[in-house]
Amino acid sequence: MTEQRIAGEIVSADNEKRMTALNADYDALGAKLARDGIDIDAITGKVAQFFVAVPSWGVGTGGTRFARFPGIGEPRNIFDKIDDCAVIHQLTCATPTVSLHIPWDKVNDPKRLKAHGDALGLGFDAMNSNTFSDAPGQEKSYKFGSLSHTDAAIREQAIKHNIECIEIGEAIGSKALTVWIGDGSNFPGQTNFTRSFERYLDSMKTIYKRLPEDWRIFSEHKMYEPAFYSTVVQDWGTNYLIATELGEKAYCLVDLGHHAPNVNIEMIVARLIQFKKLGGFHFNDSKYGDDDLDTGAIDPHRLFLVFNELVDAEHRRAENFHPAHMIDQSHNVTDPIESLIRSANEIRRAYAQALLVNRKALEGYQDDNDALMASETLKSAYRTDVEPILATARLQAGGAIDPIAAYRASGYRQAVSKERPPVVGGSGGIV
Ligand code: LRH
Ligand code: MN
Ligand code: MN
Repeated sequence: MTEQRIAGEIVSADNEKRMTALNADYDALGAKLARDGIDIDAITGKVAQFFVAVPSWGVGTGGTRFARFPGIGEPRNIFDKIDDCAVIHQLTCATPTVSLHIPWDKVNDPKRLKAHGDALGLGFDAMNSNTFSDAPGQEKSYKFGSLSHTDAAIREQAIKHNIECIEIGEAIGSKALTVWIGDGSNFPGQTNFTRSFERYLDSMKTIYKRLPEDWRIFSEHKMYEPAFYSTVVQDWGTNYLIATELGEKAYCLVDLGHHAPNVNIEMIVARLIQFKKLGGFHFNDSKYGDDDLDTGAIDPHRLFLVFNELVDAEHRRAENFHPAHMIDQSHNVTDPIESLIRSANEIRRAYAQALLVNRKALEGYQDDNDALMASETLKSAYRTDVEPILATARLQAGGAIDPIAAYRASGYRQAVSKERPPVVGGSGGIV
C-alpha cells in the first residue's frame, strides 16, 4: 500500500463537500461537448493519463540574488523534499515523478532514496546536473565556465560530475540526464564563440558515450543569465545542432522561460517535433525573463498554444515523439507545494483545452485560408472551462476535487514545521 502524507479522510471529507456541484458541472459540460461530437469521458481519460514531473528544487522556497525569504517547514533534505512531492501527487494524481538536481540534492544512499520513493508511489524523472555553481569543497571553480572551459582539467571535472549524475540516476530508476550550463561571456571579445562551442561539444560527446542504452540526454538552451553577453547554448538552433551532433539519444529541452519576450515558443516546439528532436519541457511562466513563475500564471494562452502543437503531434502520431514533461519554477512568495499543485493543474488544463480543438475543422480553415475561423477554432477550445474535467480526473484517480483547499485543510505545512527547524533567510539562491 502506498504511504500517504495526508490522511485519506481529510481529502474525502473535502471532496464530499464539493461532489454535488462537480457532478452538475461535469454533466453540463458533457452535454455541451456532446453537441460538438466530443465524448467528455474520453477527454477525462486522456487527462488522467497525462503526468508531469516535479522538480526537487521547487519544493524549497526559492529566492533571487537579492534575498530569500523562507517559509515554515522548509524541507531539510531530499527525503523531506520527496515527502512534499508525495503530497502534491496525492492531491493532484498528476505528478508521479520527481526530477533531482545534483548536488543540491545530497544523495548519499540511492537505495534508501529509491525505497522512500517506492513507498510513496513516486519514481524519478530526468537527473539535472549542476556545473553552473561551485559546490562546497569542489576542487576547481566554474567561474569561467564548465563543459566549455578553456582549461581541460575543469572540463574534465564537469564531465565527471555529469557521469556521477548518470550513476545516481541509474540507481534510482531515472532514464535521462538534463544538462544546462551557465557557460558564456559577459563582454564582447571575452570568449571565442566557435572554440567554446567546439569544447562544449567535445565534453558532451564524452558524457554521451557514458549514457546507458535506454537513456536520453537533454540539452537545455537559455538566452542569457548568468552570462549577460553571450551563452554557449543560447537558443533552439544551437540546441538542435547539439542534439544532431551527439546522436539519436540526444534531444532538446525547452524551458519556457529561456527565450526573449514575445518569442514564438510554440513554433520552436513545432520545428523540434518535425525534426524529431523535442526532448521535453521545463514548464514555468515569465513576464520579463527567466522569472520562473508558476506555470500559466502570466500567459496561459501561450501554454495552450504550446499544447496545441503537442496534441497536433499526438493526433498525427508524429514519429519519435515522447516528450518528458517537467516543471521548473521557483517560489519566492507562495507555499511551494501550493504553487506546484496549481502548476500541475494548469499544465493539464492546457492539455485538456488543446484536446478540444476541432482538428479537422482547423485543417479545413487553414487550407481555405480562412484566418478568422481558424483562429476562432483555437479560441473556442481555449475559452472552454475544463475545470470539471480536471477535477473529475483527480477524483477518479483518488485525488482531491480542490487540491489546494484539501491541502490547506490538512494542516500539512504546520505539522511538518514542528519537526523541520526554521531556516534563516538572507542572501539569494536556490538551495
Ligand atoms: C536554468 C534552469 C536549469 C537549471 C534550473 C535550476 O535557468 O532553468 O534548468 O537546472 O534552472
Ligand atoms: Mn530549466
Ligand atoms: Mn531557468
